[in-house]
Amino acid sequence: MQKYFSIIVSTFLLTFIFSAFSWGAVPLTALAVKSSSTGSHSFGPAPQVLKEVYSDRILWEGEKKRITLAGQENTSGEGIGAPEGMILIPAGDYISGLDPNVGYEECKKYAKSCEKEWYLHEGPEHEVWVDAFYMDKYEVTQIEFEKVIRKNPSKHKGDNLPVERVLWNESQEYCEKVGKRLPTEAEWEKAAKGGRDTLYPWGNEVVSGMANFCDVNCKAYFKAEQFDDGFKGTAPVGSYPPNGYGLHDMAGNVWEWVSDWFDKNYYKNAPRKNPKGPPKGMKKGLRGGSWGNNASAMRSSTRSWAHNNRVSRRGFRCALDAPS
Ligand SMILES: [Ca+2]
Ligand SMILES: [Ca+2]
Repeated sequence: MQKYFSIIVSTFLLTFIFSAFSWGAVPLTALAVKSSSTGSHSFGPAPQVLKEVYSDRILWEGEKKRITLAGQENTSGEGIGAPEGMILIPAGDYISGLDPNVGYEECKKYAKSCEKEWYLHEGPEHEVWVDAFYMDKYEVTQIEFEKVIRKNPSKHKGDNLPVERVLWNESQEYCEKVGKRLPTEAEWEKAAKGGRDTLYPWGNEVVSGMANFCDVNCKAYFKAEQFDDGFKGTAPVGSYPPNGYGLHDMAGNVWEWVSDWFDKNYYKNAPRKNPKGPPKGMKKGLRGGSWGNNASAMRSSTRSWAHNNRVSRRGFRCALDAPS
């Protein structure tokens, strides 16, 4: 009797062990299939494998975010050796500038009074080569600026709002102190275009929710009432979708100082390779438009300039040479 009892117990134990092993093996196989097809991760067992698959999926989703709105693949190298908070802008040609007639017509779409003269310095369109460089993903914020320069000149206060009312030389000082530099005007424009050749970083028409400009919330007489971007003044950096390179707020929020002196005729004779602006001048370049500008100023080719003084529409971001 005892013998029969031992056989029954042993058989039961063997069946149990075999069943447990099989049950454990199935989800591992299923995980492999699932992770390569749908990315589903609704499995109970094998927590270590599940964690790896899950984190791979998160990374993959992060990569997908750097696909442009038009479905073009972003070729920038965020996370591939780029310093934290910066994105690698690949070397290559782009079309700089814009036919002034196009800028003038765009202005008339969104504002009541426009003059063609305002756009003459954007022409002619010309091909420019820019070596690879890194660009800050966001405009420099007030908390970042204050930590380095020990003051906050901004009118609209908030840690994650872009620093504004910042002087050109303060911008340069900040970038140097964090081991970077201001971008050239050509680097800035290439970065703003995000690998595309559209009027605005996201396409050829202004739409709500892509940039912070003088919309229905704005006080100015030239506000574009048909759009609502959610902000009267500045917006926290990164409030809008990134462009094709993964950069935020290249259009709008605050104008961004560039390293070049401004020359309205510069594009007529600019060097084709890595232009750095004229050797001297009276005013520095500003790019991208701001919360206080008309919708058509969000175009990537929009140029502006100013003396070294404080205005609440002006901020900046930094760039950095990439290893050649
Ligand atoms: Ca706005
Ligand atoms: Ca900006």
